[in-house]
Amino acid sequence: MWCPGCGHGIVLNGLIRAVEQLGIDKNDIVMVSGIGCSSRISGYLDFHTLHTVHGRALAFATGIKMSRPDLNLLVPMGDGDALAIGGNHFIHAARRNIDMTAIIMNNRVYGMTGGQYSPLSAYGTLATTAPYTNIDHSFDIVQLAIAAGATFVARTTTYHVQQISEMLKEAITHKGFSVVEILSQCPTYYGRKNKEGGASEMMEIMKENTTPIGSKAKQENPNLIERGVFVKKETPEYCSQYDKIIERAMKGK
Ligand SMILES: Cc1ncc(C[n+]2csc(CCOP(=O)(O)OP(=O)(O)O)c2C)c(N)n1
Ligand code: SF4
Repeated sequence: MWCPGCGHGIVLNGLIRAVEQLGIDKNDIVMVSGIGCSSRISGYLDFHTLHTVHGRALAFATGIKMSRPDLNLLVPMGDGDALAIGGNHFIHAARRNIDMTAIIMNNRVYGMTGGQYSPLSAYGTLATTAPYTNIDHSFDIVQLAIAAGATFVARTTTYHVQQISEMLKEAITHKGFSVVEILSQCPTYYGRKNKEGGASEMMEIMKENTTPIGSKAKQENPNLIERGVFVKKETPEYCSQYDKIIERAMKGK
């Protein structure tokens, strides 16, 4: 389903490795996705999968988790799916700290629909809907997730393949709302429009423009994008709190 060189395939690979290494039974995993090239990841996997509507994957996933808190919820999204149409669901899922893993494949564009700019397209970039440059400023997914209350927040790129699996393992086992942003390449639209070259050149750019959190390189060049785990904290998880409310209601006090 994906174009040759699309970064989303690398994310799929990293996710499969993470699940295998954790030894989770595929029947204990529910993957809920919306619409977008990234969201098609569910079509490649033999978990319980729901391919829902654009921007609403977290809302569907919330319903499933509330009724079956024993299952592992994975919610893969594109930057458009998660933060344009789905932005409202994203901040509220983070605020509630519901136990699920949001995997955001950030290619800074709407790939599926032909390369329109997204809320993650940086100021000054080109898109089919911004032929004279984009004048919108982009979100920082990590900062937004932290501010909204996510209790596990991490970022990596498709260049850093092993880090994808390691981060996803940590995110999946974390009890609470986990966000893993993975910078991914769309050579077909973003790469071509912004003259970044093919997939390998785009991955080289991700390598050059990112650095581990708090590195010396970051101090010398503040424009570098940090990779790593930004937040990992224990806060009461939504479903377990909800169970307590049910218990109180049953007792009538
Ligand atoms: C309600 C609704 N609005 C708009 C669309 C059209 N649409 C489909 S996918 C998409 C954006 C895809 O971009 P992103 O989520 O970043 O994923 P990518 O394809 O880049 O992986 C849009 C606008 C739709 N399917 N449904
Ligand atoms: S259009 Fe872009 S995001 Fe979609 S499959 Fe092709 S390379 Fe991937």
